[in-house]
Parts: sequence; C-alpha cells; structure tokens
Amino acid sequence: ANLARILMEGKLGGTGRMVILPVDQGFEHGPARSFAPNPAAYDPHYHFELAIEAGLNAYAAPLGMIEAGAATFAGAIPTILKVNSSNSLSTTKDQAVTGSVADALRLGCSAIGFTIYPSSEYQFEMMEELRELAEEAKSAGLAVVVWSYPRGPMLDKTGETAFDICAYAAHMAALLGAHIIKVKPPMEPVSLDAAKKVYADRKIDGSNLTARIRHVVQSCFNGRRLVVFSGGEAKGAEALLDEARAIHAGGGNGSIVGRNAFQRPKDEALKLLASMIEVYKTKV
Ligand code: FBP
Repeated sequence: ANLARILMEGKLGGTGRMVILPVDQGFEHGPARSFAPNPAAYDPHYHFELAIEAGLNAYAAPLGMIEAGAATFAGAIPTILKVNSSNSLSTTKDQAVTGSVADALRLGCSAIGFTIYPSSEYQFEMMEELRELAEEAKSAGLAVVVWSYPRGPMLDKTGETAFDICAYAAHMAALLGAHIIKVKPPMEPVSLDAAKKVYADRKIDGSNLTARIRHVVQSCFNGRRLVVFSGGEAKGAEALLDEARAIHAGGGNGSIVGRNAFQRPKDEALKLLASMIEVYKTKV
C-alpha cells in the first residue's frame, strides 16, 4: 500500500512513472554548497512546498528535514525517510545510520531510503545494515528505496558511472530487496576488465543513454523492480529533459532530482519539473 501511495501520488500518479525530490545534500555536500544558490532552500518547509506544488510522487530527506515539516505537511505528499548518510568531512566511503524504521512510522513516511556504496571498503557492512533495516521496514509495511552508488578504491570517477558498474550496482540493490532502485545515469564505456569481453561478445549496446538505461532496467529483474535515475549537479534545463527522455524511452521509471530542482528559483524549478512530468506522460 505504501509503494502504491508513491506510485499513485501527484501528476504522474497511476502511470508507473515517477519524479521524486531528494534533499539529503545538506549531509552529503554541506549546507552552503547545497542551499546558497537558492537561499530559500535552507528552510525545510521549502522542499515540502516545492514537491507538493510541483505534483511530485514523493519527497525524500533525512530525519531532521522530515521532522521539521511532518506536522505542517502531514498527509500532503508521501515521504521517504533517508536512514543513512555520508558527509564531505569524512575521507572514508562509509555511511552512518541516522534514522530508524520507528522514526519513519512515527513521521508517517511511506518508505525508508538507504544508500549503499558498492566497491567501498565498507560495502558489506552497509549491505548488512540494509538487510536489517529493510526486513524491519517491510514487516511494518514500508517500502524500501535503495540509492546504489558505486565508489571506492578500485573505481575512478569514470568507473563510478560506467554502465556495466551501474547495472551491477542496480542489480545488487534488487538482490537486496529494494522496491525502488536509484542510480546515477549510466555512462560509457564498460569499465570492469572482467566484464569487457562479455559486453563485447554479447554486443550489449551502450552506444547511447537510452540503450544504457535499458540495460540497467534489464539488470533490475527485467523491469520487475522500479528504477529511477538521479539528476546530479546543476545543469541546463534542456540537458536534464534530454536525460528524462532517454530514461523514459529506455524503460526507466523516472527521475529523482534534487539540486537541479531546489537550486533554481522556485518558479523556474516548477517550470522544469512540469516539463519533466510531461516527458514521462508521453507515450513511448
Ligand atoms: P541530485 O539530483 O542533487 O544529484 O540528488 C540525488 C542524490 O542521490 C542525492 O540524494 C545525494 O545527496 C546526491 O545525489 C549525492 O550526489 P554525489 O554522489 O554526486 O555526491
């Protein structure tokens, strides 16, 4: 029922497509890098209002952000409690658990959100933490959203988003029992030496974003799990809409866009989000 709430909410409700606003960048990148481009975004209420006014499917944030708006915006939009976080003052690729299933239930959330860093020295601990939290969340009827972001000593910046690695990370999130899997848009080329031959021999097409998205969706149980793609650093509206078109054409379930939404002035953000929603409403 909670997963259905997310899928049925907002202007894309009932289409199987989603646009979600994630605001955990205060942890990940710090407040100034996140919110100084649009100071209204320092206020947690701003993000609830933005997500509600834009007609999005859900709003995802860490404990303090959800607590600051839970009473005012109760029932107005499905929320996803981000229960672990990293920060830019650390040199390790690890995450702290910063929220609980009890918090999510107390705050009326529809889901918990959890990040794993496949390839990090701490990946197995993160997967084990997720196993415990996901089991508890599911037994309480909450959906589980997994941010699967490869990073660690064996991956350079290109490797982190290479499409074989992205598909691998997305598949691991599916294996860990995620209902919704969130990855970065997959890029060329294939990175893992062990994968290069099979990608070449099997002619797995990675020549354009739509093909790469299709491969990631296939890796998530052939489309039996929901897959959404993050927006990344601030970029032009057309570039973001092109990405959404490729995600839609490749069978992805939508976008989870933070900085590209809340770092713009609100009227611009609402216009951009409305255009994204239109992309996901078109027939493919
Ligand atoms: P953005 O649209 O701002 O990229 O948000 C998506 C997200 O996954 C956030 O939830 C998270 O804070 C951020 O990206 C992490 O980005 P990075 O890995 O580039 O630091």
